[in-house]
Amino acid sequence: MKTLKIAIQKSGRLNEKSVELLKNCGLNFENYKSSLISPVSNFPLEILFLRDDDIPEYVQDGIADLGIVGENVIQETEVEVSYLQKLGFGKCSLKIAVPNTLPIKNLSELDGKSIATTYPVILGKFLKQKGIESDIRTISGSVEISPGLGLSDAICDLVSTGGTLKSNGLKPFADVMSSEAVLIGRKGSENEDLIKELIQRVQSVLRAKE
Ligand code: PRT
Ligand code: ZN
Repeated sequence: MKTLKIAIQKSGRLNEKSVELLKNCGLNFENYKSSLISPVSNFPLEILFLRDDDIPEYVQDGIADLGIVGENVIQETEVEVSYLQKLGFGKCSLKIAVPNTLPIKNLSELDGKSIATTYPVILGKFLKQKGIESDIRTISGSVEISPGLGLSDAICDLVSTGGTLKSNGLKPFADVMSSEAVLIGRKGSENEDLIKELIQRVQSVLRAKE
């Protein structure tokens, strides 16, 4: 029989909840230690432990049949995958934030300003849709310190509690997108029996939590 593969985050904010969800689905497997692949003993499934950024492409390309990843990562990588189920964890918003001291009120005032982000694709589409021309500065991390260092006027980053913005003297200015962890599959794959079975198990775990 065919063995399915599901890609989940190896370590980070989504790892624990992803593992918990799969265990609650009745799947027996060893959590990630050093092996990137963990076989499930009671279902024809293997768990692949990956960087979250790689998950959408692995699923699009069919290396994994399913994946659990934040919607923000899917949108940023612009892959073609099916959203099979929202999972209710990893909730956050991608926001534009500005220094507390910057006196701007309207979105249009971002015109001509620089915005540092690790999400240039999503931000670029958002600004284009609003007809705003800002200078998007793509950086790979620690976005929040960028205005303080004089590297940008504003930032665009994920926010959950808002604590990081606050401690860096920034305030939320505009919502770009909201995100949560989702179960994704290759386009059309939801019709396969084993995948259907897994989706049903995930849905009944989520229902039991309501
Ligand atoms: O190593 P790998 O590449 O797999 O992980 P990663 O470091 O890229 O991602 P990780 O583990 O930080 O986040 C994984 C996913 O969790 C993200 O893609 C989001 O979908 C989701 N998520 C939910 C968040 C947050 N909440 C979040 N708060 N991801 C990041 N943050 C960061 C944010 O970037 C900022 O630095 O937390 C800080 C803000 O948090 P607050 O609570 O101070 O507002
Ligand atoms: Zn990542």
